[in-house]
Amino acid sequence: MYHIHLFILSLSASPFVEASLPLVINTWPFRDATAAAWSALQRGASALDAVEQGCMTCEWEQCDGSVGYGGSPDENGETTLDAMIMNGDTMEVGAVADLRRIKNAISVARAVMEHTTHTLLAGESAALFAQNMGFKAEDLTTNTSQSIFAKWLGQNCQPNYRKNVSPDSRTSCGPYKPSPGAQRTDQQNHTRLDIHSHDTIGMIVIGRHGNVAAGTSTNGAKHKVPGRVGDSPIAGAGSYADSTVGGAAATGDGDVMMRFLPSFLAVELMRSGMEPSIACKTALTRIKTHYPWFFGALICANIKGEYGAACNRVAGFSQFSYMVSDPLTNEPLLKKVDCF
Ligand code: SD4
Repeated sequence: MYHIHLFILSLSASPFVEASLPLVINTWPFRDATAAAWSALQRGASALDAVEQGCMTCEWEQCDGSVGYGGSPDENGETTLDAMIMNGDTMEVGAVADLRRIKNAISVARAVMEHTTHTLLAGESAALFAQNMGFKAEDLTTNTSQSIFAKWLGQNCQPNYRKNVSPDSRTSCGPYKPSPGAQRTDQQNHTRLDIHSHDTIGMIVIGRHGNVAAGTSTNGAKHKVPGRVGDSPIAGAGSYADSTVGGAAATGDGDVMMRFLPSFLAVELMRSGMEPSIACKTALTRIKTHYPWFFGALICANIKGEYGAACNRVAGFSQFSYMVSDPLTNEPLLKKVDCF
């Protein structure tokens, strides 16, 4: 009895997760995305294909309104997309940023990887590239994005990402000019942000033989300044994959998080032997030191199939949900981690 008790205790106290491959792990409770990636693996698809299938599912379903078309209108009311995909076998990356008029951003990112020797294409030219590659150009605006935009205009363009401008962005819409007098910091700017204005699918897939792929797809931040690109399409920020170690993917306030390359850092920490959930936490701690109030979470997985997640505790965000599928769960399983 005594021994059984000890065993249960040590299981629940251990940060280690029983490992098994293949593995699909993704940010937020985006179950259909996990299921799509998992069933792709079951059909014999590569880790890279599974990431693309998973992220694409969220793009079509407009997961949480923050992935794909019809979400997060910018200051002009337009939806633009950021996405990346990384092959941890070859260290190739394809990414698109500020992509306009094309719904399937993750597949355009894959086309950048497979049909160019570049890593990242942006803006109008990325849309043109996509069209040339056979993707359909269509309006990404929907009734929902229009009404989010109209509501924002109706509340004097609040919340607002501008600072030190005239007229004062805290009370007025633009157009804005620089205002040398007013000194407002990031901190003041971001504490007013709605944490629900962010959500990205970030996915890591570890194939049966330990091949790692990772990807992200998002429509970024609601009411962003046109041209704004977040962390999601930046290798090492939005996600990272290295088949000798594992992968990581981030979600949250990309403007802050991309300054620290948390996905790269987490993979490097795992390379040095750190367990995934501790690597996630340590990478976020680096950001927290400088921006204690930042909103963000990280998922991490290694090539043994161990995984974990971490999130920074801020008002309204004390627990982070993510999805996992592996031979032990055999179906997408919702996991939660308490923020630190
Ligand atoms: C961004 N990181 O564009 C993305 C948004 C996000 O959870 O992840 N939301 O900043």
